[in-house]
Amino acid sequence: MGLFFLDYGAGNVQSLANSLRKLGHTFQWITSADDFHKATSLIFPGVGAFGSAITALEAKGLLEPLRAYIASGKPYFGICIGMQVLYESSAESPASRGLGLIPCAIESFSNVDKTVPHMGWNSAELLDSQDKSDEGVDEGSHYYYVHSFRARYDPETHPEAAEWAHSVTQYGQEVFVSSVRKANIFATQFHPEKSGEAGLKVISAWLSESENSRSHAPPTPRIPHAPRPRDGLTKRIVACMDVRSNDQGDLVVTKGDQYDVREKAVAGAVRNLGKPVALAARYYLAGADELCLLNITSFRHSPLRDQPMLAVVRAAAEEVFVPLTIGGGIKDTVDPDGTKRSALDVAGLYFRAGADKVSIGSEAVHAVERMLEQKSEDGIGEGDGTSAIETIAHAYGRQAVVVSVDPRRVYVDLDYDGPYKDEIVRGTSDEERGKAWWYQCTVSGGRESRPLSVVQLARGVEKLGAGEILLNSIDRDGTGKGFDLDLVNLVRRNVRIPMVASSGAGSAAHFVDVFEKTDVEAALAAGIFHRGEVEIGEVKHSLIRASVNARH
Ligand code: 1PR
Repeated sequence: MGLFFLDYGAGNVQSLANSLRKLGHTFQWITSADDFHKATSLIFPGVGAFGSAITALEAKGLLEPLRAYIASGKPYFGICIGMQVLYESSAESPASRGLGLIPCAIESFSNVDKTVPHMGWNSAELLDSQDKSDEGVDEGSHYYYVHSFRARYDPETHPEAAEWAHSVTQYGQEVFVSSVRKANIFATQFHPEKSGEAGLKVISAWLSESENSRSHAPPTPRIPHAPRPRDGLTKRIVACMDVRSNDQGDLVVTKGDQYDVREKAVAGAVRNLGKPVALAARYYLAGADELCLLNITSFRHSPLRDQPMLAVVRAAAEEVFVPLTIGGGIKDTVDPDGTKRSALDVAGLYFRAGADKVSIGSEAVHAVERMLEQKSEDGIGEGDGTSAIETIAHAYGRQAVVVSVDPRRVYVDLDYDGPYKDEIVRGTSDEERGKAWWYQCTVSGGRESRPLSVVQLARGVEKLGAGEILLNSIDRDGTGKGFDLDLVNLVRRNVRIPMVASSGAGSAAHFVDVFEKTDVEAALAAGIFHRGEVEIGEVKHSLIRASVNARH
C-alpha cells in the first residue's frame, strides 16, 4: 500500500525519485499490473515520446490497469507525457491512442514565430483566480518545460477539454494548458522535479493532499476566468563542467583555453578546478537554470571505462533539481569484452542515471557527412534512421537530444569565392576589420577538422531530429572576450530549434550582450563560474536590470 511510481523504462525518472526522497517520502515502483491495486496514490512521470510511452505501457500490460486505477478515483499525478496520455491522441505519434479522458488532441507547436521545442523556464497562470496557492503552483514562479507538443487552451472550440485546465502558459502567440485538474487527477506539462524549489513545492503540496485522501474529496469547483497570459519564457543561464580524469586518475572539472586543458606552468598537468558533483550542487544553489557535464576525454575510452561518469551523474542528480545535460562519448561503441553498445543504449544509461538530455558531438558531424552523400531537394541530404540523433530522438523525443558543435574559424581572402561563400563573415570590430572567415566543424574536441561548415552541420542535425544546439567556439573558448556573436547569429538564421551560446564569457555584461544582440535562448559559461570571477546571481541581476527576462 502507499505511493507508487510508474516507470515504463524510458527517460529520466530518477530525478523525480530523487525529489521524493529529498522531500522525505518513500515509494515503490509499479512493476506489474497487480501493483496498481496496492497503490493508494500514483505518480506517472512520463518522459520521452508519446508513442513510445503508449507502446511500452501496452507491451508491459500496464495501460489498461492504469486506466482502471485512474477510474477508481485514487490520486493520480501525471507529469509531461503523464499529462498528455490523458488526452485522446498526439500529433507526435498519430498511430497511438491516449487514454481519452480529456476529449481533445495534443498538437504540435508552430515554429513560425518561435523555436520548437519550447524549452526552458516559463510561468503558469492559474485559471481559478480565487486560489493563488492552488496545488503549490505559484503564479510568481517559473517552471521548467521541455516539449514540442501541447494541448491548446481553446474554451470555444473545446469547452469540455478546457474545463480540465488548471493553469495556462503562453509561448510565442500560443496559449497552452500547463496543468490540468479534475477530481482525483492532477497533471502538469512542466517538470516539477526539474523546477528547483518552486517545483519541489508543487510535488510536496500534491503529496500532502493525496495523503489527506483526495480520493474522497468532491470534484473541485472551478471558477474559470479569461486568462491573461504573456510569453514568460526566460533566457537560460547554463553552467558547464568539462570533466576528465587527471594524471592521478581522479575525475575533475577542468577548463581549457581554446580547448587546451593543460597547465602552462606546472609540467603540463590537467587543470583541476574542483569536483564535479560539488560544483554542480554549488551552481544549482546559486540559481543556474541548467547544468551541463561534458566528459571531454570520452573518445579515448569505452563506455565501461566511463562508469565513473555515470556515478557522477547519479550523484549530481541527487543534489540538483534543474535539467542536467550529459555529453561526451554518446555513440555506438564496443565494450572491452566485445559486446556492442549502441548510442541509444549509452544514452539510455545516462537518462536512467538522472540526465535529462544527452549531448552529441563528434558523432553528429559524422552523421551529417553521411547524410550529405544522399541527395535531397533541400540540399541537406537524408538521414538513414541509424544515427545516434535519430535513434535517441525517436525513443526519447527530440527535446532529449542536444548537439554540441565545436567550430573553428577558417580565415580567407576578403574576395573569397569558394564553396562557403554564402556563409562568410566579414569582421566589423577594430580588431577584426579587414578579415573574413567561415566556420569549420571539428571532431574529437577540436583535434580534427572536417570538410563541413557549421551551417551545414546545424541544418543537418535539425533535420535529423536534434532538439537543441550547444554552440561552442574554439577561437573564443576560455578567452573571456565575449561570445562570438557573428557565429551565434549565423547559426540562428539557419535553424528553428533552441540554441545555447557558449565560449568566451568574461563578464556579466557579455550575457546581456548575447541576449540583446542575438536571438539565442540560453548562454553557457564555464571558466568564470569555476574561478569565482562572476557569480550566477550577478549575471541574473545584470539581465534583469537590462530588461532581459530571467529567472531569479
Ligand atoms: O565528441 O560526442 O565525444 O563529445 C565531446 C564533448 O566534449 C563535446 O561537447 C566537446 O565540445 C567537448 N570537448 C572536447 N574536448 C574539449 C576540450 O576543452 N578540450 N570541451 C571539450 C568543450 C567547451 C565548452 C566550454 C565553453 C565555455 N568545452 O564546454 O565549457 O567553451 O567555456 P568558457 O566559458 O570558459 O569560455 P563527443
